[in-house]
Amino acid sequence: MKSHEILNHFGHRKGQIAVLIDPEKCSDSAHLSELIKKSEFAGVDYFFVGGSTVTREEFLSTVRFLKEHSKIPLIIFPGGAHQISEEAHALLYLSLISGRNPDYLIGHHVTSANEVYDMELEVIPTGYILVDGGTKSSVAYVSQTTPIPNDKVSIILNTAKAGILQGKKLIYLDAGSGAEQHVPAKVVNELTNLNVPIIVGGGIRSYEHISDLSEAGTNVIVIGNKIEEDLDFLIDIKAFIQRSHM
Ligand code: 1GP
Repeated sequence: MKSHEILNHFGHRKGQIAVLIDPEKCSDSAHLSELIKKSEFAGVDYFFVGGSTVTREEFLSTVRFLKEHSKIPLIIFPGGAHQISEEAHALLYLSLISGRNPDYLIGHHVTSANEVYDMELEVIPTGYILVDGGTKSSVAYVSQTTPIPNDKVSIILNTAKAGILQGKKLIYLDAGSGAEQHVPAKVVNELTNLNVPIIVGGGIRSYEHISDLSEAGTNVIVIGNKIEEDLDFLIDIKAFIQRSHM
């Protein structure tokens, strides 16, 4: 749990890219190998791994495969207490602060605390905020919580502030996997002076989406579905990364 290396890295620059791998959907090793190759070629900053309905076996075998075959830092984005592994570089220690379900505020944490506490793994206290993306997301369904409407900027801002006051080091805004609408850039913009890194995910499907969110001040942009559907989207990502490093 020890260093703050990944947290510092999240904060050091805007417009970093994370590819989200849901082990339930990505169990085929040929596909994973191709994904790794193209992600490395594109210059992707992180792999996030996790999912709302993943089993422990699926999770562990995907983590192991990624660790063995790639140098890209591996961050756990857990859907539940069973999705933990010391083989990853960091764990987003999520509290679903947009919701009022105690299981996702403290319950899963207590279940896994004994194991996580002694792990040689960077644990990053994360305020996880679901923002309405126009579709009922798996995470909203599984957590039985209601996302915050995306035009209620002051509620989102106050939720983030409350999280930071409680000690969260990172804010993750998620419109949910497969969202019709990603988190609006103006919402991100309102949160940038809170001085913690901001991660945004859900429904990000184009170069323009990435570029808008980056300009608004997002530190890490998470892309799942679009890459699952079309690995060649990593070519657009490479173009974005090259431009943003100029
Ligand atoms: C990660 O839920 C997102 O925060 C992933 O969303 O699958 O729509 O990219 P997509």
